[in-house]
Amino acid sequence: AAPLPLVLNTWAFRGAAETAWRTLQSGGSELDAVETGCGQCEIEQCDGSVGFGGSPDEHGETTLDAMIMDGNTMEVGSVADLRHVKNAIGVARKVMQHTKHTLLVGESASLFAVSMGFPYEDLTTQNSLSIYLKWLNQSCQPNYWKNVIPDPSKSCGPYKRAKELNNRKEWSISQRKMNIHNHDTIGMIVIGETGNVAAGTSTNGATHKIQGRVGDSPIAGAGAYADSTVGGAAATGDGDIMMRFLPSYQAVEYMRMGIDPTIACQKVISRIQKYASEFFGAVICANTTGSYGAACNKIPGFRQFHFMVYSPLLSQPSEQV
Ligand code: SD4
Repeated sequence: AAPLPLVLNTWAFRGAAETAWRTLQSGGSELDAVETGCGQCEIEQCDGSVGFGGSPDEHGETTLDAMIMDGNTMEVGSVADLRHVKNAIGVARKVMQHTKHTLLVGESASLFAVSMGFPYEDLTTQNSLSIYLKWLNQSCQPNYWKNVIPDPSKSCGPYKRAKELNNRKEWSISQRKMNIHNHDTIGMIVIGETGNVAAGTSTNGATHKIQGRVGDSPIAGAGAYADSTVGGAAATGDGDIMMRFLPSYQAVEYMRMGIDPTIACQKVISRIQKYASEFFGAVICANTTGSYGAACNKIPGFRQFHFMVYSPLLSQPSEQV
């Protein structure tokens, strides 16, 4: 257990933890801390998988998913498939504050963002362009299709690859390639001194995803969850699988039953394992007494999961495995 306040976030995203902590220290709310903390990762383009310029989809475009949740009111704001706007968690916060909706998507979410004063800009960078061109020119490996009837008139993308695989009579297994290298999300839980809980996420999703794909991160209970009567949780990993299990909601519900945070995370992971033994993913959670924990699915190539903790006992964010 750690004395409050507590900042917990996925991966070794130090700048995010520091920013959230500074926000609390300067009198900001738990929601402010989540917004600025995750927002810092959007600015730093943490690991290329948060913010602009990363994870281009099959058409080369970077799109963003983010959410924020207030554990006092159980209000949520989120955006999915957000285009041309960099500060996804900022827009999510505006959805929560200025609308009666929970989730806005796609170009319509971008128009909402513009109406709230966010700049409309290109999210493509030299980096995302080169990831996209390399994929287009060299492999066109369809990461996220399965059982597709190949269309010979299409010369690239899933169709070309499906045709090749069909010729080899191997085309029934989805060619998923989600792994630790192309796939990190910031998920953050902030518990204030008086036990107010806020949580949020921000990501650019899965690389070479099919256009329109939305992952777990902007879905309440999947990407993150907060309830000030219990605690908060956040998830990272293969959102296509994880969102089917509402892992963050489940972790909070386990904690509500009095289960220790580490065990709560382990139970969440093992439930998913029963159906998808090879899935890539991790969950963090914390309760309002300041106890926290994490668990990941130990698959080859991904045995350690790093997360950041910042609490009054620490002079700087501490990276834990
Ligand atoms: C997604 N869950 O879009 C996100 C990505 C992620 O570690 O968390 N990667 O599926």
